[in-house]
Amino acid sequence: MNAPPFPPELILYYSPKACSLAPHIVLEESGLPYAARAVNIRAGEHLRPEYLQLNPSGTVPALAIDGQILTESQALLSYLADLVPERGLLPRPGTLARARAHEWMNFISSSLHAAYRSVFRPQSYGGDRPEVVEAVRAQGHERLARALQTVERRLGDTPYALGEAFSAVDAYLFVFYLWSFDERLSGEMPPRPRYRALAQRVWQRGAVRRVVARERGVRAYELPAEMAGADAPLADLA
Ligand SMILES: N[C@@H](CCC(=O)N[C@@H](CS)C(=O)NCC(=O)O)C(=O)O
Repeated sequence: MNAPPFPPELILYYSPKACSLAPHIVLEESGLPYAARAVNIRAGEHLRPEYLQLNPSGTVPALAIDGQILTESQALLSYLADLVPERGLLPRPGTLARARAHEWMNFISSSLHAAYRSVFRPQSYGGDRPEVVEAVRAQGHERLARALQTVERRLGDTPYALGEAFSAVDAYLFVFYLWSFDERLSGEMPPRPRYRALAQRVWQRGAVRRVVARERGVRAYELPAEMAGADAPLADLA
């Protein structure tokens, strides 16, 4: 049997500042050729028939791999990292270190991201009844505060989530650090100095700057003031 051609044709469907920013960063870090197509969810583009035909769940990210669609951030991050093992974007499959990476990514997807969703889009859990929606939102704030505390505790004293080196987990965490500045979050969020330091390290990477600049070219989202140089021209950031 012939091996499939390498690299596969890769097309990422993303929305600016959505969770798709994580695989977007990892694609850029991979050094592989890829296309990035914006599906702006704020403009409702994820509900257009042509996108639903491609990805019936109507969510981002979605990655077309030689024409086959893969969804779920964790699956994309894992797949992309394994395409370029020499880049060390995740530990080798079958190791405890790899299981730790999945422990992180699953927590991010099912606890951290889900808590944000309860606050930003409580209707997705609470339906149409205003009192239920409000209760979901209030509880979402509490869940989010707890999830951010858990991130802070788990980060420990190493520079990156998995230890000494940058990984796809850090790209994934970076997205939800940006979200922690969203104006829709009422009240104080817990202090997060380790999370902040990690985000600052991630922000020093050329691949991250290039991707954020591309996404902000589609929708000019704000970045935390602490991320100085956010508006530097792309050419200076290669
Ligand atoms: N579990 C999925 C969640 C994907 C998801 O909810 N994506 C959001 C953007 S962050 C989205 O597409 N929302 C549009 C919608 O649900 O209508 C993943 O981790 O990839």
